[in-house]
Order: sequence, then structure tokens, then C-alpha cells
Amino acid sequence: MITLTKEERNLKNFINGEWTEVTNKEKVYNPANGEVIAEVPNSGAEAITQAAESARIAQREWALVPAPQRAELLYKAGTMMKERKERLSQLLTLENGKVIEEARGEVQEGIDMAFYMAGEGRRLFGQTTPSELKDKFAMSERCPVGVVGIITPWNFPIAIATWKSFPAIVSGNAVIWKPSSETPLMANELARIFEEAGLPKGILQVVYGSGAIVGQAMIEHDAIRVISFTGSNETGRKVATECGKQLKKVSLEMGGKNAVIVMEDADIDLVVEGILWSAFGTSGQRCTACSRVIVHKAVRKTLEERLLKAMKNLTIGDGLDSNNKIGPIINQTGLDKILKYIEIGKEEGAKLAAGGKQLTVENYEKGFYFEPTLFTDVSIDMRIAQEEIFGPVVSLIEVNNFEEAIAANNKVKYGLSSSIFTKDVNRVFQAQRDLDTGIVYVNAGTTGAEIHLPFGGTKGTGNGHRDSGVQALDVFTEWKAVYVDYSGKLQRAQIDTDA
Ligand code: UN1
Repeated sequence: MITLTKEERNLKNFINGEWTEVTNKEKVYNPANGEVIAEVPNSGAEAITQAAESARIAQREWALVPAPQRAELLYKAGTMMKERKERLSQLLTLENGKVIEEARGEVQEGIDMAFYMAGEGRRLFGQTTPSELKDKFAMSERCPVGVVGIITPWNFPIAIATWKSFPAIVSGNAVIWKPSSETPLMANELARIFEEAGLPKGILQVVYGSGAIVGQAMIEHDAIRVISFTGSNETGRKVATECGKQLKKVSLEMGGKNAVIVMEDADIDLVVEGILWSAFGTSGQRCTACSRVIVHKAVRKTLEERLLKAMKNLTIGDGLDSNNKIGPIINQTGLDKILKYIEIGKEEGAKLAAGGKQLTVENYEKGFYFEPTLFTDVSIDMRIAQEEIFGPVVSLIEVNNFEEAIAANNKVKYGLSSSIFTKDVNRVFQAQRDLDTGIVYVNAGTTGAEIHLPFGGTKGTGNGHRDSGVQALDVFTEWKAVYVDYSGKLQRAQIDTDA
């Protein structure tokens, strides 16, 4: 059993290089057994004032450090994360509940992001381009925006934080981070790693607290020029509205209603594996989780039978026990939401083919477990097929052909991830073109994005920005166009072009 240090049990904000005590604290629970594991600050707005003011000063120096040197800090942090991977993974399972194998995967995602973004320290490419005038040079370069605010969720408490903070740091910004108070241990660990690695004080600051107070204060503070948010669609809209009033750049990632499409020529055993992993892994609590299966009528029955059989083998319990394939739901609120949708599904006339109930695990009676659930006979307009449930609940939708499958996939307000299982190369490329999502998988489930590609989606999933990949740099940099005239005379653009 993993033991926490005194600092880990009694978390403090990390403001301008100081571990700062806050009197108002909240309890942090292990979702596997409901036990208290730590206490986390419930900060007031003044913590953001302190953080933002000091970040503003620290960032000016940081922006002057050559990017390859800034990158050295990321290499160092990545190496430390690698050395500490097992402990980080166990702490992650402890606070989030995901099974240890997945926790290791998530920590690895953070390590990958560190080394990838460290590489960007020697790229951060701008462009050179010909000028329309003689003896004149034209180029564009990326510049840091200054101080950025990141607001991260509990379902990927370290990976998503690295998607946002690492590109921000390497491109010369200071970061103020409000992690979810459900999962503060990862923020504490990452801040301590950067402190030990020697990141100058003020460049990564952590302030714990509520969205209503700390999040709002971040949006309102004029030193913070960008807000990068991952969370619910409802909160994201509020963040965007508030940022709009301040003319503040905002990057949003707000979930999905992701589907696996199964065509009549698909390898059904592979499909079943893909669905089990992407729908029930992380107890369905991924933005990318599969929550709809859109299946061709010719294979609907076979798939349904094999899926139901395979679901019986999913072992559920404490994620720290490596025999378990599925861990708990994050908390009671999460469970209540799932239970609400089970009732909605039944009322709408869907057939509950498996699961649908809260689960009690022996010796873990206070944990928040839920049975893997399958609804069949679902039509695309039902609420269970339209709204994000964020739990291990899948809706099976039967369609007559490929065109109907694509239309069903796109007929939701979200557009994060989608997947198609088929052996027909023509359909693969048609699907790639027509699926209205930011991520498309062929012959794999809907989860498993890699960090060097853009992460995000269309419609209600986002607002046009992307996390991770080189595209993340666009969120945390401003473009500067630079013209150098070496003609020694006044040359007027668009006018003196014949000279
Ligand atoms: C999320 O779902 O919130 O693609 C992040 C995946 C992971 C990241 C998921 N690499 O499933």
C-alpha cells in the first residue's frame, strides 16, 4: 500500500516558489474506498492576485532565456517523471481510481509530452517569406503571450496538465494552474518536480480551489492573457463568455459523445476488444470514451451476443489491484449522474441488456463502483445517445448502411473522437473525410490519442483550438510579423512595387 508524505497529505498552494498554507481546506477522497487521503486548499481570489502579479514579473525574465535552454528544464522534468513513474502512477490511481495499468499509461503520456515539447525548444518554427519589395526581408515568429491560466479536470490529472503547461513553458510563458480539487496530488507532484529541476520561481504556480472563485479570479485578472480549459460543456461556455468580456484568448476542450461504427465486414472479435477498452476502460470517464456503437444490421446480433459475453469477464474493483480491469467512478456526484441516465434510458424505451446498477465491492463498501452497462434498441435521438454520461454506459444503435452510420455519428452536438471498423479501403477514406470529429480511428476504439498529434474536436467539443501536438503552441504564442528594410530608402508597400 502506498503511503503519502506529510506534504502530500496536507497540500499547499505553490505561489511564486513558496509553498503557501491556506486555512480553508477540503478533504480529498480515494474513490476506491471513500477514505480521506489528503486535504487541499480551497483558496480565495487573493491567491490568484499574488500568483498573477508574481508571474507577470517572473515571466519577463523567462521570456529572455533562449528556448533551447528553457527546453532543458522540460528534459530534466521528463527524466524525473520517468524515474518516479511508478510512484506517480500509484498516487494517480489513489486519487482518481483508474486502474494502475492505465495510470502508468497516463503518466507515460506526460513523460512523452515533456520530451516532445523539449524538442520544440529547438524548433518553435516561424516562417521566412519573400517581401514584395526589393532589399527587404519578411518573417514571422512566435512570441510568448505572457502569463497563461490552465484549468484541468480530474479524469486525466497529469496528462492534460502537461498538454497545456509544457508548450506554454517552452514558449516562454508563466503558468498559473488550477487543478481539479478531486485530484490535487498530481499537481503537487509536478510542481515539486519542476521546483527540484530548477525552474525559476513563479513560472509554474499551482492554486487549488473552486471554479467559481479561483477560476473566475483567473479569468478576471488582467495579467492572465490566455485561459486553457478542459471540462464540461456547461462550464466551458461560462468560461468562454467571461473570457469574451475580457477579450481574453480561450481554448476549450469539452467532451464528446464518441461512437464506434461497425460495418458488416468488420472483424467482430477485434471490435469487441476495441469497445471493451474504449467504452469501459477508465470506467468510461474519458472525454474520448466510446458511448455509442453504431452497427450495421447484418452484424448487430452477432456483435451484441459477443459483447454481452465479453462484458461478463470485466473485473471491477480497486485500481491498485492489478487483477482489476475497471476501477471506481470518481465520486457520488458522478454515480448519481450515471444512475440518472439509466432511468432516462429506460423511460425512453431503450432495452437495458446488461448492467445498470451501482456495484458494491467486498471490503470497499464506500467505493463508487458501477456495472458496465449496455443499452440496446437505442435510436439516435434518445438522450442516452445524445448527452455525455461520463460512465461505463454504451448505447447500441442499429443502422442499414454506411451512409446512415456516418449520419448517426455526426448527429450529436459534440465532435471529439470517432472510429470505424471495416476492411474496405474506400470506406476508410470516405469515413475519414465525412466523420465530423477532431480525431478519427480506423480499426481501433475511440481512445488512445498520442501527444504529438492535435487533441480536440469540432462543434460542442471545442472552440477551434487544440491541446497537445505542435498546434498547442498556437494557444500559448502570439504571431509577430517582422519586416527588415535594408534598401536605405523609404519603400511603400503596395505602392512602390515597380521600383
Ligand atoms: C480525455 O479523454 O480527457 O486519447 C483525455 C485518450 C487519452 C487522453 C484522453 N490519450 O484517450
